Amino acid sequence: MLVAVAALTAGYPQAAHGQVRAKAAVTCVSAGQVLEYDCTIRLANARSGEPLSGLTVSVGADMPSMPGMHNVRAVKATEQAEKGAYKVRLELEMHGDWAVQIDLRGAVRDRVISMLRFEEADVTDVKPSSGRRGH
Ligand SMILES: [Cu+2]
Repeated sequence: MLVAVAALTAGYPQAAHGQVRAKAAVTCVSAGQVLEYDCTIRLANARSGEPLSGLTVSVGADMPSMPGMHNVRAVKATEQAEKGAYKVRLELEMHGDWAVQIDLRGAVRDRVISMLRFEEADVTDVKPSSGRRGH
């Protein structure tokens, strides 16, 4: 997972020296409606592991296998009582592999992308070696 995140964020401008980079652990469950998922995002300082709280977090999603075909609007995540945890409901347009884009603003500015496979019953991490069978 860490390898995938590093590869996917490589295209973004490098942070200035000393700037905090974020890492995200994303877990999603079906929200009970087809293609709706409740996701919890745990944000931490990539170096120290310290939870990142007090940030403005917005979450969007796109399908790397279908460039330009989807337009899931970014939604603001709600900070939870647990430090560094944010919750968001995603409404997707189809099942398959999505790149979940997490934008952080505030004391830390960063973008973290998490590759997840959304299926009807569950959501799993997309391993770099598993290929693209989202469609
Ligand atoms: Cu698609």
